[in-house]
Amino acid sequence: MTNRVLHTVAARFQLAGEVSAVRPLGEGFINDTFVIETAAADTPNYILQRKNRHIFTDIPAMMDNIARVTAHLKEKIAARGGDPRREALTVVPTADGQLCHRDEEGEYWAVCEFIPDTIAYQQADTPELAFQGGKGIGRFQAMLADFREPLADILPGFHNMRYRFRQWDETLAKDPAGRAKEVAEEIGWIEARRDEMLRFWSLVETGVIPTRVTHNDTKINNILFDRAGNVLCVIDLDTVLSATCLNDYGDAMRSYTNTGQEDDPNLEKVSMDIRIFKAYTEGYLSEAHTFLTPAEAEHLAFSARYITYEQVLRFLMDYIDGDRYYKIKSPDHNLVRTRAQYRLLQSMEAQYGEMQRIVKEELERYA
Ligand code: ADP
Ligand code: GN1
Ligand code: MG
Repeated sequence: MTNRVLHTVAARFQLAGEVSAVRPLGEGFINDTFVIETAAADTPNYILQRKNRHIFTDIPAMMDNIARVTAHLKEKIAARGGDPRREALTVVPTADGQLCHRDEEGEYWAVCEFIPDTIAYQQADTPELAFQGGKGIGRFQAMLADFREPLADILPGFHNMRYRFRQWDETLAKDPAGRAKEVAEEIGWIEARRDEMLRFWSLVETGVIPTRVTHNDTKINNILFDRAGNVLCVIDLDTVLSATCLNDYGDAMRSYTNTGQEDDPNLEKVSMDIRIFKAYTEGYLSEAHTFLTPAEAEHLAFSARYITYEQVLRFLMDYIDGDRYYKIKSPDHNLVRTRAQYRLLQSMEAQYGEMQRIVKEELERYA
C-alpha cells in the first residue's frame, strides 16, 4: 500500500488536525492496521484499519455493531465517573457520515481514535496483568449484560463447533492443497475429541448456556492497559457478537496462560501456566459473578479447552485448505501454529482437575 493511498483514505474521515504521517502498526492476522499521526500536540492521533473483506462479508453491519456497542459502553462508563474516550473505542465517521469508507477497489476502511499512553501486551507475564485482563473482560461483559438491541451476525458460526465441523469435513473432503495425507496424525487429534466438543456445544444450542454480547477475540493484545498496569479499554471489536461469554473466558485462557508463543516452534516452551489461569479467573469473576448463571460458571474451565481445541482445528484446517484464512510468514506456519496450540491443549487436559478446583474455589467467594 503506498503512502499516497493511505493519505487519500485518511482524508476521507472526519479527523481533527492535519495528518503528518500514516504508519503501519502491529501484526494482526486479519486486518491491516495503521496509525494516523496529526501534526499538532493537541489533536488526537487515530487508528486506521483496512478491514478484511474476505472474512467480514458485511463490514458496514460490523461497524454498526461496533458503534452501538461502544455507545452503550460509553454511557455506562460516564455513569460511573470514568472517561468514555479512554475506556471505550471512539469510532470516527467519514466526511459524509458513514462508519466506514469503501474505496475504488472495494476495500473497506475504518478509523477510531488512538488512545494515548497505553500499552498492549503480547504476553501475560505476571499474575497481576492476568488479573487485570480478566477484570477488563468481566467488566466489558457486565456493562453489556443489559444491551438488548439485536446485533448483526457478521461472522456466522464463529465459535460454533457444529459449523466448524461442517467446514472441516468439507475441507478434508476437498483436500485442496493435497496436504491431508501428510497431517494424518494431526487430523487424529481433532477427531479423537469431536464428540466431547459437540456435547459441550449442544448446551449452547439448547439454551442451557445463554447467549450475550461477547467479544470473541480476547487475546491479551486486544486490551489496552494504562502505564500503571491497570486495564483500561477492550479494543478490536470486529468480532463482537451475540454468543456465549464462555468464548471470551476460554479464548483469554488460551492466550494468557501459554508459557510459549502461539506459534512456538519449540514445543518444550509451550504449556499452561496455572498461576496465570488462577489470576485471570480471580479478576474475571470479580466482575462476572454479578451475571453468570450456574450453567455458565460450571463450564468455565472446560471453555479453555474448547477454544484451544477450536484454534487447533482452525489452524490445521487452514493449512489443509492451502492457507487462505490466516496471514502466514512461512509455508508451514499454520502447521507450526497447530502443533503449538495442540501442546497447549494437552497441557490443559493434564491440569484440568486443578483448573476446575480453582474455578470452584473462586466462585465460592461469591456464593
Ligand atoms: P488486529 O485486528 O490486526 O488484531 P487491532 O484492532 O487489535 O487489530 O489493533 C492492533 C494493535 O494496535 C493493538 O494490539 C494495539 O496495540 C493497537 N491499537 C489498536 N487500537 C488502538 C487504539 N484505539 N489506541 C491505541 N492503540 C491501539
Ligand atoms: C485472529 O484479528 P486477530 O489477530 O486478533 C482471529 C481469532 C484467532 C486469532 C488467533 C476474526 O485474531 O479468531 O483466535 O487470530 N480473528 C478472526 O491468534 O478470525
Ligand atoms: Mg487484535
